[in-house]
Amino acid sequence: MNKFKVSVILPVINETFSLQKTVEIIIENSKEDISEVIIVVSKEKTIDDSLRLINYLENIKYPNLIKTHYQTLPFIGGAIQKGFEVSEGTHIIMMASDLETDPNDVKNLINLSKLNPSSIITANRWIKGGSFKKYNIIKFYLNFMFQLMLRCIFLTKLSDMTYGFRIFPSNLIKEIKWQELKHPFLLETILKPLLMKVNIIEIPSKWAARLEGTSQNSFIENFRYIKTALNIRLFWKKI
Ligand SMILES: Nc1nc2c(ncn2[C@@H]2O[C@H](COP(=O)(O)OP(=O)(O)OP(=O)(O)O)[C@@H](O)[C@H]2O)c(=O)[nH]1
Ligand SMILES: [Mg+2]
Repeated sequence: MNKFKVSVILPVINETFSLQKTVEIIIENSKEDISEVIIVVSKEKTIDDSLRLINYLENIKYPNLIKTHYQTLPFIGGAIQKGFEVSEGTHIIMMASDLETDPNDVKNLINLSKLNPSSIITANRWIKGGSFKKYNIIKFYLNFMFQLMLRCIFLTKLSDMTYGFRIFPSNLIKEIKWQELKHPFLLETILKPLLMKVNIIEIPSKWAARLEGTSQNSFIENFRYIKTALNIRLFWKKI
């Protein structure tokens, strides 16, 4: 069997200290398991301060561990799909660089994945031990209702399908044709494996609003998630 090696994908637009803290914590806690940290940036949108920090991390602080790529498709889905394409590990972690995905949880994701290598381990803000800090109150209730709706449509007990913080076996990622480019991509990455009957394990995670930069997701865009869910449920077939 291949040795367990993790590729972590970090999309970056306007993060500086949040990105640095994310990288430092995940490497400090899991250096023996992480073989590469793939930072994906946008030619048009990633800010100079982030690019300067990435250059320092890649060339001075962690040579050989950080790999930077420019996305070829737009938006967050395009960025993560680039990460999927270039990753070389046996397992892939998808997360953010704005500290809204707690880097301290990466160790738990990895440890559970080692015990369950063909499962997806996914972070969940709604189960016991998880929480939201400074989440928009309207989004909070909408998110709760949307999770309920998804549970009915997909006949699942999962309860945080929109949180893009998970570890996957790489062969599963490379086998699926990904379609979404915007934020609903985060949902696509759980719904397609769910329909393929991949085992999915949840761990609690505490979400806290970013302290720098701004989200790339507009409020109205949240409603696109419904279309994505229905499209996948009604029309998607793995070929
Ligand atoms: N390279 C790249 N990174 C992106 C893009 N869009 C978002 N990101 C990064 O992906 C991470 C998550 O994106 P956010 O825009 O904060 O979205 P979110 O937190 O998942 O969603 P909200 O809670 O709705 O704001 C952040 O670290 C962003 O910098 C993109 O188009 N390209
Ligand atoms: Mg965010």
